[in-house]
Amino acid sequence: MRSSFYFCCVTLVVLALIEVCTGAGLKLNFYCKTCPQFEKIVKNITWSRVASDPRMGAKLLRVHYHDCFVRGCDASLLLDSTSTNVAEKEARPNLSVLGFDVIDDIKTRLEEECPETVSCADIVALAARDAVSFQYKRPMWKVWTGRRDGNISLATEANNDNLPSASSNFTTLRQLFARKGLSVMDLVALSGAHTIGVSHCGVLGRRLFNFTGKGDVDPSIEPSYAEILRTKCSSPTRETTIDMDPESSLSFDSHYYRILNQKKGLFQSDAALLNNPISAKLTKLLQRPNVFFTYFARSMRHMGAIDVLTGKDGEIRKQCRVPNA
Ligand code: HEM
Ligand SMILES: *[C@@H]1O[C@H](CO)[C@@H](O)[C@H](O)[C@H]1NC(C)=O
Ligand SMILES: *[C@@H]1O[C@H](CO)[C@@H](O)[C@H](O)[C@H]1NC(C)=O
Ligand SMILES: *[C@@H]1O[C@H](CO)[C@@H](O)[C@H](O)[C@H]1NC(C)=O
Ligand SMILES: *[C@@H]1O[C@H](CO)[C@@H](O)[C@H](O)[C@H]1NC(C)=O
Ligand SMILES: CC(=O)N[C@H]1CO[C@H](CO)[C@@H](O)[C@@H]1O
Repeated sequence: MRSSFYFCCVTLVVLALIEVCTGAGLKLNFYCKTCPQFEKIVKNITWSRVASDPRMGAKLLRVHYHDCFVRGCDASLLLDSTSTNVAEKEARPNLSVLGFDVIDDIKTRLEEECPETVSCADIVALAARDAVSFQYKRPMWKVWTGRRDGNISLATEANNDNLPSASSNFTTLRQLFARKGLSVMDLVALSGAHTIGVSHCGVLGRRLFNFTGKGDVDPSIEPSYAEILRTKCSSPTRETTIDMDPESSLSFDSHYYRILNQKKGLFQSDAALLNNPISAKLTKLLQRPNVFFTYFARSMRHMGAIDVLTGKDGEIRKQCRVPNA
């Protein structure tokens, strides 16, 4: 126990020396002294929830993305609306961002273990990693921690100035990512998150049925795949879902880039990655699993550092859904 404590802290120092230019004030093993069980607890709960619901992995990954792109990774997405404020999670792009109850479970357990120590923003970042890692039974990337929680959450900010829409073109995607300090490489690598998870017919409506307002299909979709999607979405119910990576939507792998290059990317924003020579080239490179895993890990670190609150900024929330009084 004692030696593992020293090992943890020695590792921390060595890595701190190596990673001096990570920036944003985040560190590896931030809770090494204050909450040594942090990583174990998050993994434990996340893995058991993903084991009982294989769709949960995608939800938790998406929560981290939506949190980071609106006001930085400060867990603002977790805050509930109040009588005087409509919170981010009510905004339309959030329609299917779920998994908040998993974060609540983790927070409850952590408050027993080390009260008022671990931020909700760090829980979200780590749970996203563990949700994806469950399949591989090993951590797929390292998570830098030390984020603190914000206390402002505004539905009006979860708009298309922050979050690209499924119909964004390449120029818009590049711009919105650049605004968060992310590169085209990050854009292409992070879009690979669509290797897991589902969407809904409502998001695809125009692309499948009325692309230019003449009852037509987006010609950039492979025709036989477009037909399959049109059939699925001809009379959808609220529960109808479309796998984003049709042959392996539960597997976190590089298959997304293969189908993308077969013109089977689900959104215009996916297909748009083929419209720029550099990003198109990257979608080919990332078809190799090890290249994808390496770059995805790197880009998740970049995304996880967007506008973070550290040091004395922000707070450590006691409950993830409400700011401290
Ligand atoms: C590049 C711009 C992006 C756009 C336009 C976009 C858009 C969308 C849309 C429209 C959905 C489906 C929502 C629904 O129908 O319920 C979705 C799902 C998803 N997105 Fe993205 N996304 C983008 C980037 C990302 C990034 C960077 C990540 C994570 C790193 C991510 C992770 C996910 C996941 C995992 C799902 C599936 C959620 C589930 O199955 O519940 N997306 N995205
Ligand atoms: C992990 O979860 C199991 C049951 O869900 C529990 O018995 C065990 O103590 C947990 N371990 C940690 C480190 O929280
Ligand atoms: C991309 O979309 C934006 C916003 O809808 C639009 O103003 C712009 O003209 C589009 N760019 C291209 C190259 O189509
Ligand atoms: C298709 O789009 C056009 C132009 O936006 C609109 O006038 C028309 O009502 C749409 N058709 C359907 C079936 O939604
Ligand atoms: C939000 O948190 C800051 C500290 O980060 C604090 O100064 C401010 O009073 C808080 N605002 C509200 C509305 O709680
Ligand atoms: C998960 C979640 O909070 N979803 C909300 C997204 O926004 C709609 C309103 O457009 C709410 O009804 C959902 O509850």
